[in-house]
Amino acid sequence: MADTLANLLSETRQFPPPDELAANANVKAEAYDRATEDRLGFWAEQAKRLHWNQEWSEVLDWSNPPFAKWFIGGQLNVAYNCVDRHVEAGRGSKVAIYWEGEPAGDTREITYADLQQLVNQAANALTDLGVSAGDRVAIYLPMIPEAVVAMLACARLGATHSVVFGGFSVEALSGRIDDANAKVVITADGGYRRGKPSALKPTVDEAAERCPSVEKVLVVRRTGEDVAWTEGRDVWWHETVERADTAHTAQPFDAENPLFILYTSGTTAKPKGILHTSGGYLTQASWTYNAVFDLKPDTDVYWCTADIGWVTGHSYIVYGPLSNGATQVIYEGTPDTPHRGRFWEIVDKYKVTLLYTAPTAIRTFMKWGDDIPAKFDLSSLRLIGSVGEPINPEAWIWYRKNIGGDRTPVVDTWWQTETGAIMISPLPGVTSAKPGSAMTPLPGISADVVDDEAKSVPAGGGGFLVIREPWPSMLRTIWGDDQRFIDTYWSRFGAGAGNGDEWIYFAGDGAKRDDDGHLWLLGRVDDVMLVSGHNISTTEVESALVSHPKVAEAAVVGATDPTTTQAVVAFVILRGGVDDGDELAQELRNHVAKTIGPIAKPRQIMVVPELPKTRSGKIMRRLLRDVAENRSLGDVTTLQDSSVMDLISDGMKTGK
Ligand code: 6R9
Repeated sequence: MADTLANLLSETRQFPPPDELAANANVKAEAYDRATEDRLGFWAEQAKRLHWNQEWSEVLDWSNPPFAKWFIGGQLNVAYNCVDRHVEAGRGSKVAIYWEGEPAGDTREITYADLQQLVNQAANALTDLGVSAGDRVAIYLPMIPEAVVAMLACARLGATHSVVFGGFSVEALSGRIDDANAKVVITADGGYRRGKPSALKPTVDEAAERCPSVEKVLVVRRTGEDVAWTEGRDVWWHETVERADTAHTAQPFDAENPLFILYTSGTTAKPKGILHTSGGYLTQASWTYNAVFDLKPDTDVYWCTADIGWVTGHSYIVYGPLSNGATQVIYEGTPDTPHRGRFWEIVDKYKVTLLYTAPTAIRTFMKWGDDIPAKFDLSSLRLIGSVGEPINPEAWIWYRKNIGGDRTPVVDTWWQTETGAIMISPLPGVTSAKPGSAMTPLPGISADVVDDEAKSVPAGGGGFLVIREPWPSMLRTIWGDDQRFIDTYWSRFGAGAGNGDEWIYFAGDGAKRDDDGHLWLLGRVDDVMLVSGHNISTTEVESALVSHPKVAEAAVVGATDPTTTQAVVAFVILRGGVDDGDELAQELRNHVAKTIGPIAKPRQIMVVPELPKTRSGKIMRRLLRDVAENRSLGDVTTLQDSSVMDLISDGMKTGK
């Protein structure tokens, strides 16, 4: 990584904040200085945004690195902070959730007072089912309000939730239930996917058979389809939660009480149960939400399109927005049901002001064509965000122009399940953003780009993204496996690698620092290509391809090559309406050579209808490498749609 190409993509466009937003921004430039002067003091100030039953005596205990403790001795109730606090402050009638079901017309409006009742009832019902502080509860639900209620009810009781994405298989679900020894599973008969009911309960039934820890299964009736029933184990939500007492007194818990476990899908190995705790996590989720989305609780309507099964759903649907008293939209379905304008129809209907989505979605919208969002009134939007993958500069520009009306700031937010909350991002009222760059670490975050020896690379250099100081919402460990926690994140650099006494967190991503000191994320270091002695980032070649007007999306891999070690092989999806002519491949190869340099020119370009993606929308380059090297495919269980690989492999065989 250290010798990343010198003539990398150069992006010079820059977009300053709109004047009015800058003048009224929640967080101003001084925050950076304040945090640099006194990082722990800065975080203590942010923690005071929450309600604590007992104040902490020490901000950070880092005496046993890499195991951090934040806000030692502090006590709080996370659910109280997300719900009751707002009701007690007289904001009970404010809408917390505008829920939009997948079937058109299926909607619910839930105020903070409603949410308080629902969470209290669920907490009472869970108590009756035997759940108490310290227990683990698995949640396997579609995107319905009960998912939020279930998470908050666990938090209220000091129990630890483990949300498993509703699209996961029996294997994935049972592995996660088993690893956490979950006592109760909360699920539904099913959910809706692309207009049809899709069952969930059979998967839970099979998983529960394999998991002796499961005592009770709490089932929400969503689709009304028939379900198998295990007497004594299964209980209906509407017969328990909805009949439970609406009063419940929240107990305070220790700042380090485990709040949730969320599994990251390792590519081959056993998934890692990332553990987050209460006080530090909520502090950073809450503050970053206020800072990066510049929430004005009285006027904003926020919408994050992620699923609650991913960390983005945890931090920026549940804990960040609700702890700030936001009003938000939650949508159950997919962007193309019943038509490709559904997202824009929702923005228009609820007059959404703040939108948070992923590059994979943005590139899909580019592929579908500009005319679709153009049919809707998107003028309510005042800020739009991106998360999940590097956003290619052209996708950023497309997003700002076609969705943000060429007015709104775009916040490209870098973070991970492990970091718990946003780490690198523009501040919308301060930063002049560059398309494709996540810009700078947020105040209080010491992200750096380093070489093999953990030395900061100078402006213009590339290397590994690391974090040098602990942060409040950092993962505390991998559930049940402290050694793996150390090995995975702390043994590449610094003290954990036997060098010096500084503990350095290795994020696994490559990054570069441009001449102005701004950060560009280059994807996972495992994906970096080595071509004729040069490290080339897949992200940069992909961005070069996407900057061609005919390309909507691209995935690039390094395939073994006898002369150059690896050769660049590109898979591209064309924009709506573009004909795939024979000259196109040559045109694109030349375009990459011109934009980056001849060394990055793809050996081969394949036009494909789709790309293999994980269920959270990240491109799985590993599988494309298998195709490019004519190998049989590795593990495809985390693929969103496994038929995609047949389409791609067939295209490859015919040499298209
Ligand atoms: C929040 C989330 C984490 C990985 C991370 C990186 C990639 C996320 C990004 C980004 C470039 C961004 N990533 N946001 N890369 N720019 N703005 O996605 O968590 O699912 O754990 O994935 O996603 O590679 O390391 P998670």
